[in-house]
Amino acid sequence: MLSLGFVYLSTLFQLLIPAATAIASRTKPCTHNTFVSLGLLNINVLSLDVALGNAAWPSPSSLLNAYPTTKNYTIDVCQLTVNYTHPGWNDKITTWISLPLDSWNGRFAGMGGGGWVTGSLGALSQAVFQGYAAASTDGGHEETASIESWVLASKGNLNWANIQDFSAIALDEAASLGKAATELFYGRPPKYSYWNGCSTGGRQGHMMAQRFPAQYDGILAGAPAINWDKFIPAEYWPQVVIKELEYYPSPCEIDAITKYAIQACDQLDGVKDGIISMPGLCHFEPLSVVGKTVRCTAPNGTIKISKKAAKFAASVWAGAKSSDGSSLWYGSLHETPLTALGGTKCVSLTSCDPVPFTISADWLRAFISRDSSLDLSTINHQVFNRLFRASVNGFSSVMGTRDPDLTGFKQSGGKMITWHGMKDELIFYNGTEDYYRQALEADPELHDYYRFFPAPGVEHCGGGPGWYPGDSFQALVDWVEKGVAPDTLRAIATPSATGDAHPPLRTADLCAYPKVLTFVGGDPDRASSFTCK
Ligand SMILES: *[C@@H]1O[C@H](CO)[C@@H](O)[C@H](O)[C@H]1NC(C)=O
Ligand SMILES: *[C@@H]1O[C@H](CO)[C@@H](O)[C@H](O)[C@H]1NC(C)=O
Ligand SMILES: *[C@@H]1O[C@H](CO)[C@@H](O)[C@H](O)[C@H]1NC(C)=O
Ligand SMILES: *[C@@H]1O[C@H](CO)[C@@H](O)[C@H](O)[C@H]1NC(C)=O
Ligand SMILES: [Ca+2]
Repeated sequence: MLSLGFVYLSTLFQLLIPAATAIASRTKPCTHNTFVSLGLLNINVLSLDVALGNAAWPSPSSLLNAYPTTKNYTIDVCQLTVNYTHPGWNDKITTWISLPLDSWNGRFAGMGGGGWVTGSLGALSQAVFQGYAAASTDGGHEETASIESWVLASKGNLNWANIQDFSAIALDEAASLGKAATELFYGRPPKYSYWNGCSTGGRQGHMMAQRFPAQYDGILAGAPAINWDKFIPAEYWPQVVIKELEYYPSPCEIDAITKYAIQACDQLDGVKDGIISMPGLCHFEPLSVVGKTVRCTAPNGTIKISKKAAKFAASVWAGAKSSDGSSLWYGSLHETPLTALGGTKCVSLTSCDPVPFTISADWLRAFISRDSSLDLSTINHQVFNRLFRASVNGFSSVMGTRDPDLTGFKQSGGKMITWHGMKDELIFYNGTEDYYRQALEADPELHDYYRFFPAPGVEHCGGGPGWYPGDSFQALVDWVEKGVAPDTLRAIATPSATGDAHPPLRTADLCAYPKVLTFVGGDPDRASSFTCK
């Protein structure tokens, strides 16, 4: 199953950077007694577990298994598990706090989640390995909980407490509890606090900047799931298109169209590398490849690209439309794989069934229709139009996370970095650009404390042939602590079309929006061959 992001990958390369100098600190004992005063005015602590533990890296649950390390590490921590409720809300939140025993770097980190996962204990490992005291919260529902078990209070009724906990409330409290526990253990508060997340974690970072602006000095918010009330229903748009066309194209047929689009537009940025770095120049017409023969595997066979498949691609690139044809949300850029949202499962190349993306299906069923057994096959264009409006009307203030007014964050001296892959197959890249432009309109000085870095060729939170900005967390720390504002973000990519098992990596310095990464000549694998224009 595709999940909306994974926080681990976003800071993989942090591990290559030496941890900040450990601060000698005499800690209090790792016992319940040390933390007995831990709490907040609006919560009831149900249980407080304090135990010596060790964090493991790589975390067994982490997707970093795709990046084998030569060594497994563990580090001793004081591990807190706080279970609490908001009196009268009948909710139950679990928040984890990990405090490194001997190498605290004087800082605190809040760690984000992905998809429906608010956060996890496993997410703390990478932070404590850097010497951070760290916290993450389950936001009132367990990682494995079924969607209806936490979203619906009873048949047809939303559980607003759980929804608000997930959206915002528990994130603020995790920061407060985490920082308070840090102070109780080390005898002084953290000198700096940071947020780190991608996807849902990126939305959470923006929620902190918008609504709880004093909690974090620095926020790294990758591929943010902001505009949630709009882009999540828009993720269902490709399924509406295939229903209306009454044609369920195989993944092979769809991918072939994407391949032709990349072929047509790749060179427009000056480098033939399988990446469309300047998507604004790409005006590929999918009808031009109708009739081309495509060889497929799983299921095996050959097909010709159909007119309906071409129309499908055109509609998905154009983005969700209302019944009267006006635009509801952005579409995917041409280099983006369309099968993540326009998925089908085929027994033969001409016999496929729709496979909607689970998170948007969950959203339309549980949140919007308040009926987790809703038959999605009833969603035609007209129904979609209604569900989209209901999503915006009912949830923009709860989950939208697109308040462009960052005055509070600016005044408290915060710094924020967002990057977003232009090949992102789950969260439409243009939604983030749209938010940044609005924030820029609200404050022409935005650049002084919030910078946005488009990442050509990068998929959702990582992957793809493009340049991945693995040093962005360190860039944030340098901005906050040394005042070094990042004009560019160093990023690396795998060279395409090489037979070498360990090829030298490509490097590029991603540009701060609105500047665009521009090839100026020379070796396209070297950062010095590009400039920001
Ligand atoms: C690290 O731990 C994982 C999970 O326990 C294990 O699968 C892997 O083989 C270990 N790697 C090394 C190099 O010890
Ligand atoms: C805290 O909540 C978690 C998650 O529901 C549960 O597994 C754990 O047993 C609880 N801890 C205590 C001490 O009640
Ligand atoms: C999406 O972003 C790209 C890159 O900046 C831009 O060229 C394109 O015009 C945007 N699309 C829309 C519909 O705004
Ligand atoms: C598909 O074709 C390939 C190559 O001809 C063959 O190796 C494979 O077994 C076939 N798979 C199926 C499911 O027929
Ligand atoms: Ca290119």
